[in-house]
Amino acid sequence: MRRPNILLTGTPGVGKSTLGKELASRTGLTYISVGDLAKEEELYDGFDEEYECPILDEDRVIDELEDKMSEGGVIVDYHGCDFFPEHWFHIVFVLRTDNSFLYDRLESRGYKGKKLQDNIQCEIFQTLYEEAMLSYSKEIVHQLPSNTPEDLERNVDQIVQWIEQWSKDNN
Ligand code: DAT
Repeated sequence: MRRPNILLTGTPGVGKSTLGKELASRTGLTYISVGDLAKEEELYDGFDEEYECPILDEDRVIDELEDKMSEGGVIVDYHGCDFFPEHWFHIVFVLRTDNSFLYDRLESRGYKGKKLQDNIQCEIFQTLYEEAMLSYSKEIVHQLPSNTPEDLERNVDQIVQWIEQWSKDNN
């Protein structure tokens, strides 16, 4: 049976992993956090002194995921989207969170100073939405509000329905 690949992207803290894990448990699709994968497999290429974080080795991430992606049925979560092969994804969701909610979420994650401000700006400037619109066919890119538990529930329900319809249409 063919199953779709889904990309969940957006600024850190918008709720990608929460949504991705819930979708995986509802549908049986495989959830992959690129950040966690990189940590486990040490897929890094240097260290960014300004942001005090390791630099992702994008080529190795792609090599690592290629086989799974070609099988289908994968939900990928990452706060970047311009380096994945475009053909991997059947649909792209950009989660969006209002600043006041995002600020609290990032602060309680321990972000402060420049890192906190930069991430808030990233959301204000809709950086990930623009990156997604430039990297994928516009028709497959959708924004999803991700402020409240009700938003989460609605997003899960809508995506589960979309997966069911896609599976009917493609099998
Ligand atoms: P991300 O994976 O995008 O970094 P996350 O899934 O870890 O984000 O979520 C960050 C925090 O926000 C976490 O404490 C769960 C909470 N959260 C996620 N989605 C939410 C929603 N729709 N409403 C309220 N809180 C949410």
